[in-house]
Amino acid sequence: MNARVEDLINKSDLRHDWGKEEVATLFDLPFNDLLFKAHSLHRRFFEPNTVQMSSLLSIKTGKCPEDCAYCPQSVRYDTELEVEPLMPIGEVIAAAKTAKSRGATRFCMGAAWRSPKDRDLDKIEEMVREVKALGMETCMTLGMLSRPQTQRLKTAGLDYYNHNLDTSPEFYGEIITTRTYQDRLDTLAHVREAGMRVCCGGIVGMGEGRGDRVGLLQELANQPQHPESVPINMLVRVEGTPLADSDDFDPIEFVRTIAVARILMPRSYVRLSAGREDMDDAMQALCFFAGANSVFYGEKLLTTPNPSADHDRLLFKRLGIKTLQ
Ligand code: SAM
Ligand code: DTB
Ligand code: SF4
Repeated sequence: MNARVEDLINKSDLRHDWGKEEVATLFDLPFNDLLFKAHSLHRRFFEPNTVQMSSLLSIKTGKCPEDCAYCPQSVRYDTELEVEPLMPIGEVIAAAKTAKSRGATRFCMGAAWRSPKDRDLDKIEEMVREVKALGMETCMTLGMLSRPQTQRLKTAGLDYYNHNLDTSPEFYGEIITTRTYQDRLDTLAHVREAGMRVCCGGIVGMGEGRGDRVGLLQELANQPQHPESVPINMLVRVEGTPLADSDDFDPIEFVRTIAVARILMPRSYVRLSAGREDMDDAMQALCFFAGANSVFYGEKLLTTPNPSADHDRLLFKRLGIKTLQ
């Protein structure tokens, strides 16, 4: 590996000024060099055989006014989804208890909203308080938030807010037209100002180019603070959405994306997120070597299937991976 690349990686801790070419240089490395560097850095900041597990629950499903081309929950696409209004609190708590008993440490609740109404937030605050009382970390993803809304969630005790950039600023307009990249950055800034931790990542496999994956990771790493949690999703192709017929995504390129995320954001949890149903165990093992150290755990993501808890437990056993308690 040449001296310049060595230098890039050695100085990568908590940089926020990554240039496109620097990130592209990392992506271009021979695969073994990239994985070796990402893994070495991973060991510097994390216990290398430990994975954090979050469980997801869709607390309000479908009929979303936004037009995100990947999403089965948009009202604009005919996806045969079962639409559900905001879930009663008792059902949310029951699901959180099950997730906890199976070993998840964080409970992530998602709502198909453009942004929450203030009256919805009364119920959301109660969910946060009650899930926290179970001894779990809490995460919500509810769409765009105003400053006062983030304050309310922080006061209720919310630990993480998930809001993804999804892709590069350049490719973004091909995927979503109903809100801007800047809208997303504004919500992220409000979440930070309120003092919550940020979960922010993106999706690959939507027909974007390498340059867009470079652009996404560059944007994430150049935020004023790195997101504490970085979900890297591989598109789940859902019948009826505009992206349903997207090509298979190259597994090697996916592992490269994880490795570059690890190098750019060395202290963040990088989550191997949606798309694991389309990955074999060997590909997932490579992702863990490349620096992924978090997964969504349990049979369902928000609306689509995820590997079974039994399958994951067996995979972790085969890999000698412990789960974060
Ligand atoms: N409505 C809120 C929003 O978009 O901010 C919260 C829920 S939304 C479903 C959360 C994230 O899930 C999206 O930003 C996107 O990154 C991811 N997602 C949705 N559909 C997906 C799919 N088919 N494949 C991969 N990731 C997906
Ligand atoms: C994230 O980055 N991925 C999760 C979570 N944050 C909310 C959602 C994945 C959704 C996959 C499609 C579905 O199940 O509806
Ligand atoms: Fe709505 Fe979120 Fe789906 Fe976009 S990703 S359509 S905002 S639920």
